[in-house]
Amino acid sequence: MTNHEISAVFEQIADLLEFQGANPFRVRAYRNAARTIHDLPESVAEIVADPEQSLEQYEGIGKDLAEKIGTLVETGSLPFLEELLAEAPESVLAILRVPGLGPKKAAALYRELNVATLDQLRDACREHKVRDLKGFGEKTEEAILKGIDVADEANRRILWIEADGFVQDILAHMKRCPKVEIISAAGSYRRGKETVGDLDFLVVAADADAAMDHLASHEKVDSIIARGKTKMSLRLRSGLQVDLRAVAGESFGAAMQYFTGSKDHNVALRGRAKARGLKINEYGVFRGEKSIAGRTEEEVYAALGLPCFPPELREARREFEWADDGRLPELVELSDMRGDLHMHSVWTDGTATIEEMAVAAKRRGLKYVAVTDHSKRVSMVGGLDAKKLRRQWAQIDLLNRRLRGIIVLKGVEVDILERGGLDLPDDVLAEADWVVASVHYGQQQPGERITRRVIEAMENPHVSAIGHPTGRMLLQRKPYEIDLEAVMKAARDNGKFMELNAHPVRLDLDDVGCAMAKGYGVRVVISTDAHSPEGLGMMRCGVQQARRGGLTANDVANTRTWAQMKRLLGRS
Ligand code: DGT
Ligand code: CA
Ligand code: CA
Ligand code: ZN
Repeated sequence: MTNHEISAVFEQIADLLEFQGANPFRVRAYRNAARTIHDLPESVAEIVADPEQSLEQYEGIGKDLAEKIGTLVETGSLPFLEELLAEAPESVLAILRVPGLGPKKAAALYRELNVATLDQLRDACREHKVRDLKGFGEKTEEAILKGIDVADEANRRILWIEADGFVQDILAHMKRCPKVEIISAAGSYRRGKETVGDLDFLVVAADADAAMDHLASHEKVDSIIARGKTKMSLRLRSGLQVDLRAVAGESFGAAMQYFTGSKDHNVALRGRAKARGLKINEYGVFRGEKSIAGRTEEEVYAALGLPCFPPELREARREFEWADDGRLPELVELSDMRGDLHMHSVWTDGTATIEEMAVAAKRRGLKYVAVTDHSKRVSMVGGLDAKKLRRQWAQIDLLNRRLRGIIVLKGVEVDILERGGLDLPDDVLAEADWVVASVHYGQQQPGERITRRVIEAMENPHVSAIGHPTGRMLLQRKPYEIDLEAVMKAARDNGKFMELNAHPVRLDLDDVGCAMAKGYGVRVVISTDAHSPEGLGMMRCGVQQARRGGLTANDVANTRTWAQMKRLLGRS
């Protein structure tokens, strides 16, 4: 069990207790524990397993909580949570996930209006019953209505990175079955889509039944939804659905092609086959009754005169047009990345020192990193003022004299203020190597205003890039109402970079935004926004999103050396 999973359990307990109207101190104790665990660099599971160590050494974790964590880690479940869940109406959990609602308000809705499902909540908002409740009002009602869409999706889909955890786990499990010859993940997961609805696996096995039995025996399985001779669907305890199909080796490529999708890509492909007098399905490509391809994806596509599209491009956008013109882009790869230009350290809300971050980045093969701690407006995390920032930069100068094989750049993530303008004066920004300007406050402003703020930031000569340009948080928060085209034009005209924030919750720019940037000739930087050394590992999520946007290594700025980057910045 990962720290993240354990932390989520304690958050859920806190939510449920709060929903029940429990003692606020008790609620806070669980929330604090959740946060402590979430931010812990060491693995809680390992601490539990180690008789020499105790969880009670950590802030906010007493005897009772330490015991609960132990139970959770050792058995994979927690009776206390099960009890709470049994007491709460199941659909209320969905309501708890509506952004801007929270357990207290959810409890009031349940008590006063008998609202226990998302549909009932939507109706109550539309009938304007919610605004009259004490502590709600018209604005809240509108916000809830918007939040329901987000929650709806959050109940149906999970983040790609979370899916990746399950996929790796299931692949490893299936490889332990001696009857399994090939096991592979397909579907939206393989296409690298930012959120995933369910998991699709294909298996080639000497004995399909044995393979299905083996999957059913996985410890995370809750129940079998359906099972036939060659296919099975089951539900994991997390609620995630898993589809497994057994196919013959000679059809494996055709099945991979078919079940990787997307549906629209497949529809287009069928059209192509027809035009050539061929038929394509999950078993192969056929001329009349005769199969002419099927064992590998390459030969399936080749039989239709097409290149084997990288899965990330299979969305029926422009991939067929590119293939026809012979200009299918050679997509950027993780190994192309040379630098990371957005990260935080202990100077603000990061968990590691600058040196630790730099050393970890070097280990990942990077040549340069920019430390971009928050500016003072982000007071919650102790954002830096001019004085502290200059002190940090002086330390970076010293550090660079000692470090070998990696350059640490003096950066900052400067806030774009609510009223417009930047959170630090120009003379300070002028001393930085790299300046990311981001919106964190005033996200609810009308589109015109936010767009103006961002464009003005790009007109500042010291700003290098715009951080997480749309502010969306997957399954949590919609983007600000920003006019991205206007922003792209300004980026082009002012020679600024646009960030693709690689954090798996953000992935902002998204794939379409990346393609838009490329269309405008705007360079994209893929940055992790890491708050810990592990966070640097999210670069792969950013690269995957860039690939979905059709970007090549050349389209991504930080595939270059820092010397080349400086020239792009007009600073050499
Ligand atoms: P998801 O699960 O919502 O994130 O998205 P997918 O793309 O994984 O969709 P899923 O799991 O329903 O189906 C997996 C793939 O199987 C899909 O990408 C394409 C293929 N497929 C499924 N149903 C159909 C269909 O009715 N027609 C075609 N052409 N392909 C289909
Ligand atoms: Ca799927
Ligand atoms: Ca599926
Ligand atoms: Zn930020």
